[in-house]
Amino acid sequence: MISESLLARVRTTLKGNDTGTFIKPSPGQYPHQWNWDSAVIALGLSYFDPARAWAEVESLLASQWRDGMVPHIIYHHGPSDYFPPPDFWQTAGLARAGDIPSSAFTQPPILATVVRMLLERPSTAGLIDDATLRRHYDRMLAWHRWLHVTRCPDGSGLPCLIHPWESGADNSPRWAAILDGITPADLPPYKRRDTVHVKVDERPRPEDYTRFVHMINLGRQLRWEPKALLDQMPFLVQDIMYIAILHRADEDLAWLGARLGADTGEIDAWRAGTTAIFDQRFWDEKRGFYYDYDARAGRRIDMASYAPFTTLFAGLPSAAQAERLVREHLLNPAEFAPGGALKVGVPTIAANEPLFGPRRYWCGPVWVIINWIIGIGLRRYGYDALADKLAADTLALVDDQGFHEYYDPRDGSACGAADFSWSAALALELAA
Ligand code: 2M8
Repeated sequence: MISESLLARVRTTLKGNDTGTFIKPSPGQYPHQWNWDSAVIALGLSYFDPARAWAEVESLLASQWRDGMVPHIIYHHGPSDYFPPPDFWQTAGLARAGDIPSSAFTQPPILATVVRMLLERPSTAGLIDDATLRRHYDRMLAWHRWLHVTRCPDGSGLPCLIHPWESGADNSPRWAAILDGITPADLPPYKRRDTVHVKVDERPRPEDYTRFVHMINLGRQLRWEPKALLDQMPFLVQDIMYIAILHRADEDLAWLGARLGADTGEIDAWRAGTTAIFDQRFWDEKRGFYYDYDARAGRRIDMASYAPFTTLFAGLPSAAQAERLVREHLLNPAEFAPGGALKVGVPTIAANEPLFGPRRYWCGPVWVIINWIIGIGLRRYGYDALADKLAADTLALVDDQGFHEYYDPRDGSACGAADFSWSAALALELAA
């Protein structure tokens, strides 16, 4: 149940981050619109400003590129003190780019799932007409097609990410082995800004940040041409969480298509394709766990992370696989469960991984968005008591520490940026 006091605190945080056009992720650190942040922020808005929830969807989709991609950062109001600024991407004059300055790659496509959720709740359902919905549907369909086709080098329908920022989990140790093999060269001049607002040891290491910039520079040199990126970027990854979110979003997009009377055969084929290949590509029967895939090297990435639990959100594992994910890993105090070194879950990297970094960004901390996604997945498989416990523990964290970007799983202390929009918005989802 949502208390008046929680609602008031969320409203204050989101209003404080409201730019008028969109809600930014946090006051200082992230002054622009981010793709998957914006989508889940719309869910929070539905509790006190439902029209604004749809406006958030509209402003995100307005950034769509002509080739279908929906970019990861959108600079509606021009540059700020955030690095990289809009010009750094060098997208001006690109025929395939959109009308609003943006980054040149994308992020987890959770938007169609959010749109379905908005349509299924009374506060927001009646506030959108079919013509607008059809426009949103066509845009999301084009985005998903871009992912399944343009971003897929092997015909499997599984998209590849070409930069760690696309995963949303920028410096995850899942990418460490690949990043370690990249030697930055000929870097353009730049000044890192993220460590102005957040402690250095809670942000990506300097050597990784340099590689992020190096890969943006490579993309610029390739004029962001999709085939050239697939052929030449040193980072080419099939990310389990990304694909799980897309698979679930395909399901929700097909639901929307059916409601609008559209032919959803293309989406159904993507879903069938992903289901057919998912285990073969990512499942390790011996360890009862999924592993991401380095498509450039042609091998799995040996790193135990939160990502396998997000497959539950998409309904990808069988009941037996789900049981192994939960029993052998999620509830294992040596890895992901409170009890041993951990006080709160779910850490973004298993506690017994050598690269576990409990305060460093995506190297171990607990994230509200991840717990929310895992909780929905647990319910999908009937683990309601576990989902309830995860929601209650996550709410206790935000109650105690405030709406932070992430939390140290050893003691629940706050890390990263404060007054963080999606932690606030999703606290309402967890409470509801
Ligand atoms: C983080 O990513 C940006 C780059 O996109 C950054 O570190 O500057 C990630 O946590 C990402 O998942 C998130 O969408 C973004 C804004 O909250 O911040």
